[in-house]
Amino acid sequence: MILDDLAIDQREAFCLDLARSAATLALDGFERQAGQPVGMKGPQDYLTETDGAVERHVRARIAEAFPADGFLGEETGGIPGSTAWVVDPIDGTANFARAIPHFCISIAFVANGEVQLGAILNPAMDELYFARKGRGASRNGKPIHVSATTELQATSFELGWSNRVPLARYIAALTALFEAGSNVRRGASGAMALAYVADGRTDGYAELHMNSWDCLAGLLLVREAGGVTGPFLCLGGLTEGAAVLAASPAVASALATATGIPLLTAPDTLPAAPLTNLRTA
Ligand code: LIP
Repeated sequence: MILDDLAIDQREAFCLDLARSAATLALDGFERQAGQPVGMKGPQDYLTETDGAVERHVRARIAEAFPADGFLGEETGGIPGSTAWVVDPIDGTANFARAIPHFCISIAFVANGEVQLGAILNPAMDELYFARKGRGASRNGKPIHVSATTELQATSFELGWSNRVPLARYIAALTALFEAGSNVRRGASGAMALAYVADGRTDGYAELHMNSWDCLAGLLLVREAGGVTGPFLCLGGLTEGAAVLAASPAVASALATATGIPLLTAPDTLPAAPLTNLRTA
């Protein structure tokens, strides 16, 4: 089903309101949960009650407003189909669980084969990043742009980590970046990291495997802010995840070389085959 501009306009207005209502829940949970026990989904994979509460809120509001749209969330999974909302209710859960105010809600809307809308909101900082395909990116309504850094000795990259990829590959990429003269950080929220690339706060972000709910909003933000990304949707990333790269143009190839993640050379679109099976978190 192809959506026209009016249909995407309706979802844009809804998405911005949805991000803010979810952020209110998340901030309340953040302030209440300090010192509360935190569950574990697996090694270094935290689950807080707020993750579930925020995702249930988001999913219910989408089902009421756009019942025909698909949904894919980190905590409850879903069958996205070709028109879908892709949501991480709390990205940066490891930070959230330790009362570190570096976490966000990430909401992406996929339609017409591409990411059309992306919203990333850090409630603790009250910073709402938003992008619409072809219409730019903003923070709290003000236009943003990737950095103008050209010299590797002046770069600050972020390299995400997860235990879904052999540690040796992460260490090799980290070593290559430091040896190239870059500074390398890890903030444990991939969505926030991508938003910071779009905002020029970081020169690039890479992670050797990310799930779609962590990165789709941020990848759109970076492209709409003048940045370069790697392929994701076209590799089947919506349901299987894939490696992620996003950077300001002058340093993108250096990040690609250090990490082995290729740069996108065409629009990042969903594969033609229908999406049926789905791996949940
Ligand atoms: C996080 C991702 C990040 C990854 C972390 C973690 P979560 O997601 O955003 O890219 O490096 O290990 O998976 O679990 O906080 O929603």
